[in-house]
Amino acid sequence: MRKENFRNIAIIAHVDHGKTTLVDGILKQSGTFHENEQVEDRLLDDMDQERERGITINANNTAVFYKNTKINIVDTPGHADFGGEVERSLNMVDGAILLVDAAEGPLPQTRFVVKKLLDQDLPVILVVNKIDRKDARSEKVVDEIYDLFIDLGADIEELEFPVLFTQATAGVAHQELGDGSEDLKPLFETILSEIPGPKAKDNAKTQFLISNLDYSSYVGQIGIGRLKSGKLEVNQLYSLCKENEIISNQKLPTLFTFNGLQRIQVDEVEAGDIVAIGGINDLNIGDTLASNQEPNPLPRIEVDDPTVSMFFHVNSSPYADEGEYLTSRHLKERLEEAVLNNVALRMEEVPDRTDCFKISGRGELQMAVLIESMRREGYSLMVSKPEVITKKEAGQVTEPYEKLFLDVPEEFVGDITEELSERKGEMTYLMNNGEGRAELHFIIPTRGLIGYRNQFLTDTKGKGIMNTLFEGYDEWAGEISQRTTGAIIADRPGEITPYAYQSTLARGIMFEGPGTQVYEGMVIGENNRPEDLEVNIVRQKQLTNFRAAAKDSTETLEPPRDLSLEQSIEFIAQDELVEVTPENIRLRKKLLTSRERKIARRNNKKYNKSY
Ligand SMILES: Nc1nc2c(ncn2[C@@H]2O[C@H](COP(=O)(O)OP(=O)(O)OP(=O)(O)O)[C@@H](O)[C@H]2O)c(=O)[nH]1
Ligand SMILES: [Mg+2]
Repeated sequence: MRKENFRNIAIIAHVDHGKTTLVDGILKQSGTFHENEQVEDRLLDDMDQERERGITINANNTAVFYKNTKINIVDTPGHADFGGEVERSLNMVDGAILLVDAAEGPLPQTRFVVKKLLDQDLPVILVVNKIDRKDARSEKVVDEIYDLFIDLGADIEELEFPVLFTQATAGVAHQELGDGSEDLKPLFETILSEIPGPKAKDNAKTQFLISNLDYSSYVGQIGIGRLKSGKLEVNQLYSLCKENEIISNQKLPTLFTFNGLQRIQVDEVEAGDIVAIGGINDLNIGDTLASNQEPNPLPRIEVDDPTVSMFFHVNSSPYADEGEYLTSRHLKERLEEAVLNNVALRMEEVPDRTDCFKISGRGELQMAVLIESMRREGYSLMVSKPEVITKKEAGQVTEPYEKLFLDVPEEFVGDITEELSERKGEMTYLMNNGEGRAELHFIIPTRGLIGYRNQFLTDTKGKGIMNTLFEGYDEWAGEISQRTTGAIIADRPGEITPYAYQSTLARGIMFEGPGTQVYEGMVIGENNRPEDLEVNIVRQKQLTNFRAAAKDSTETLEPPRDLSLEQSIEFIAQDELVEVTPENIRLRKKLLTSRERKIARRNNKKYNKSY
């Protein structure tokens, strides 16, 4: 039976196509705010890092009422690294809004989300957004979406989706371009008429699949999902069906439904609604909260496997205590929590080591967001260079490959092609659009892309656009040369002097400037040459005469290049680490003393280990 009083939909798209902005419009036009209430843009992006980076990181639930129907909406992130959020969000909905930028058209992540949509057999509404853009080409984009569906094996019926045209920033949706509509009513109406209500049985035994997790300091861990059948009531007993066991007699202390931006506490919820439960411990995504008498779990959620891993270490650097949480136990507990909250992340212990853990995920940005969150929470830690996860298939080592989509000014095509072929990329498409830009596609080992994003921005002077899509596992591509430059390393502790700084500038690019406290083994710059360079960066000028000393003014010196966390992660070599504390991001050698490094080089042991 379909429950007509509910609609559950997810909004999916490539990054930045306007999902969260559309949700702003939906909230504003459904009476969520008082008249004249000042509200911010992209309301659901409420995490610090979401606002700073301008992207959605976590899927978010919200709900509005339209004509006595409750519409639950899940806003999902569009960045490829957070694809796991899309996969699990689609588990709690009965349809989706597929958003596409009217000028950019379908991009790699559009392909990813359409594939997931077709896998789940969900009905869809196509929304062509940003029709106000000067370079909008809305009708053509609709055709491109049909092509994409056909390319992904959609049958004729699956192509019969409704199409709307929107300007999310103005809260307007048109059925036909330029039909004079001034609000989002056409969207609300289309949701009611085209997306079916949830299939849910009120009188059956309770089954609630946990599709997402959240945390509140007030109730603790919160599990979010769609109530598939039966009822949930506070203070009643349920069974928690985990992967390998069923824990009965779990009392449910707190229950919420969504309304606008709020989670509202209720005593009871009916099947079909998207709800949140609180106060039951050790929830995992994929667990089912089921009837206590007849616990019957729903199929667990499956998401794509991780492709990249990094080692997270206890910070053993001299300034580790800049953080509040330093120990192996702190690190382990925090990483366990991260993995619990995100099915796309995995954690493994390292044999015989208690001071480092292996974390696997979808990409460098996903890792960087986790590290940055930890840093802000007061953790002090170190991370290693990201590595791809290889597999063994029929005795053959395979590694992950990505499809790489580039849009660059044509004068850079030569350099880019050369760089990518060194990274074992194979060009599959090249099209000059006649307006000075070229579109290029490559198939490339994920390994070849590690550290490439920065290089690409430099190579294209910031004018290139780069997107990637996971392609699958294939044969190991052979050796890919890593960073071709060495590091400039401090050979003793102390404070960088202007004099030593200035005389080292000619040797490469400095990352740390005068006045910075360094330790032995700290990486303070990039050498122009392939080998590492150890320098005494704390030396003072011999004061032979006063006039020369007076000229040592810091102000006239070229400033160091400040590396962001992502840039640092991309930069380091296998024998280096990024040290992250709430106050600083530093680079260092794994082995801090020159002597240790020499011995390791000689034995070629440990030096080349991943951790
Ligand atoms: N011109 C124009 N800009 C829009 C429109 N809708 C959204 N934008 C802008 O597009 C940018 C991205 O919008 P978001 O809503 O954050 O996009 P998103 O799809 O949620 O992005 P992710 O969650 O990171 O994938 C913002 O700068 C918006 O102001 C529109 O209709 N017209
Ligand atoms: Mg968003």
